Amino acid sequence: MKFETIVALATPPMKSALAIIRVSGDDAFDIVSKCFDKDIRSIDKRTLLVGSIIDKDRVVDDVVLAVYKGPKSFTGEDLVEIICHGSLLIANEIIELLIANGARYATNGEYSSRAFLNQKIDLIQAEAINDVINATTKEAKNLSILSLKGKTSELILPLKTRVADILSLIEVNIDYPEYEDIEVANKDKVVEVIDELIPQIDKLVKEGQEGIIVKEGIKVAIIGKPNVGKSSILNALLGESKAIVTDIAGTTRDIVEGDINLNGIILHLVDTAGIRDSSDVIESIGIEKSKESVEKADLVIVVLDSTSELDDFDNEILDISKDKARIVVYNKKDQLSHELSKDNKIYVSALNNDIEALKKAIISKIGVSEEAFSNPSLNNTRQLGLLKNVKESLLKAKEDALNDLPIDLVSVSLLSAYTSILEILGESNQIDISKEIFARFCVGK
Ligand SMILES: Nc1nc2c(ncn2[C@@H]2O[C@H](COP(=O)(O)OP(=O)(O)OP(=O)(O)O)[C@@H](O)[C@H]2O)c(=O)[nH]1
Ligand SMILES: [Mg+2]
Repeated sequence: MKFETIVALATPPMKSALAIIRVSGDDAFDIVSKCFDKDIRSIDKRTLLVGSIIDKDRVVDDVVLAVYKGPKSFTGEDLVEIICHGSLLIANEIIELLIANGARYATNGEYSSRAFLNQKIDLIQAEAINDVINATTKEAKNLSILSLKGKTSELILPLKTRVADILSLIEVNIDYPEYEDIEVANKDKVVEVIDELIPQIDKLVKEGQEGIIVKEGIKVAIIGKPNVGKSSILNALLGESKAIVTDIAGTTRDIVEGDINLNGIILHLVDTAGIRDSSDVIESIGIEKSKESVEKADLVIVVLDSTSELDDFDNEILDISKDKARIVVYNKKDQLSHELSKDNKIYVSALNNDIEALKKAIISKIGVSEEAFSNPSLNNTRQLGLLKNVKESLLKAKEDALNDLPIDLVSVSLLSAYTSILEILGESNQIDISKEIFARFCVGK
C-alpha cells in the first residue's frame, strides 16, 4: 500500500519562537530534498540536520530537520520534522513549497491514523492521543497517558487470550477429531471459561465507567421551586456570582452553566429556572428546560427550603427526579433554630457559603474509587460498548452450551465475542482470525 506524503503544521497557528512542520509518507525524503540544501534521500537512521529551505535560489528560512527513517517514526513511515522560525508567513511558505513539490495537506488526525494503519499504535492508543490533548484535569491527562503507553490495551489481552484458547480448542476438536491428545472442548469446559471471564468483564466495565467520569466529568442539574436558593448554591459551588440572585421568585429563567473541579472530577453544573405553574411565556419555556435538564443530568441536586413545609411543587420535583442519581439538599439552614444533627438530611446555607455537606454528598454519590484516578481503564463509550457486546456474546454462548446445542453453534457466539475484543483494539480488519487461532497449535506437525 502506498502512502501519499502529507504535510501540516504541528504547532499552534500563531506567532512563536519556533514552529514545527511535519512531513510524512513514502516520498517524504524525496520531497524535502527538493526544498532543502542537502539531499536526505539516503538517510537510513534518525538524524538531526541544520540547513536552509530553498525555493529555487532563494533561502526561505534557516531550519533544523529531524529526520526519521520508517518504520522507526511516529507514523511508521519516512517522516521529517522541519523546525523553522515561528512566523506563520514562513511556516505557510514552507508548507506551500512542499505541496508544490508533491505533498498534500494532512487531514485531521491523519498522522495518528497512519500510525494506527502501520501498526505503530492500536486503536485505544490512537484515541488516547486525542484524550491527552483535550484533557482538562491533571487526573484525566494521566489516565490518557496510561492509555497512550499501551497500558489500557494490556487490560484486555488476558481476555483475548482466554477466548482464543477456548475457540481454538473447539475448532481443533471439530476439525481434527482423530487427535486424542488434545483436551476435549465440551459444554462444561465452555461454561467454566465463561464463568471465569464474566466477573473480569464486569470489573473492567465498572472501572471503565469510573474512568469516563475522571476523564469527562459529570453533568449536575440543580433543580427546585423558585426562591429556594438554587442560583445561590450554584454561585457558592463556583465561588463566584455567576447567576443572578434576588428575592423575587422566578429570577432565573434560562439555564446558567459553570464548571468546577471537585477533588479531581469536573462537575458541569446547570442552574435552572424554578419549577412552578407560570403564565409567563418566557418563564414557562425556562421551566420546560429545567425538566429537560433533569433528563440530561448524570446527577440531580434537588433543593428544598428548610424553613417551609413541602408543597405540591416540591413533591412534583421530587417525583420527576426520583429515578435519577440525586441528592436532596435543604437550604437556608441559617434560618433554623432547631438542632440539625439529629436527622440524616443534608443542610446547607448558600447565603453563608456553608455548603461543605453538599460537596461531601456529591463526592460520595459519584463514588469514584481512588484507583480510578491512577489505574488504566477502558474509558470511552466505544470501548465500553464493545466490552458489553463481548459479555452478551459470552452469555449467549453459555446459554447455548447449557441448552446442549452442538459445540460448533456455541462457537459462533464465542467468535463474535472474540471479534468484539479485536474491535476494541482496532485489529478486527487486520487479522485473519482463523490464522490467529491456529497459530496456537502445531496440528499436523
Ligand atoms: N437566609 C438565606 N437566604 C438564602 C439562602 N440561599 C439563598 N437565599 C436567598 O433566597 C433568595 C432566592 O435565592 P436564589 O438563589 O435567587 O433562589 P433560586 O432558587 O435561584 O430562585 P429562582 O431563580 O427564582 O428560581 C435570595 O434572596 C437569596 O439571598 C440561604 O442559605 N439562607
Ligand atoms: Mg435562580
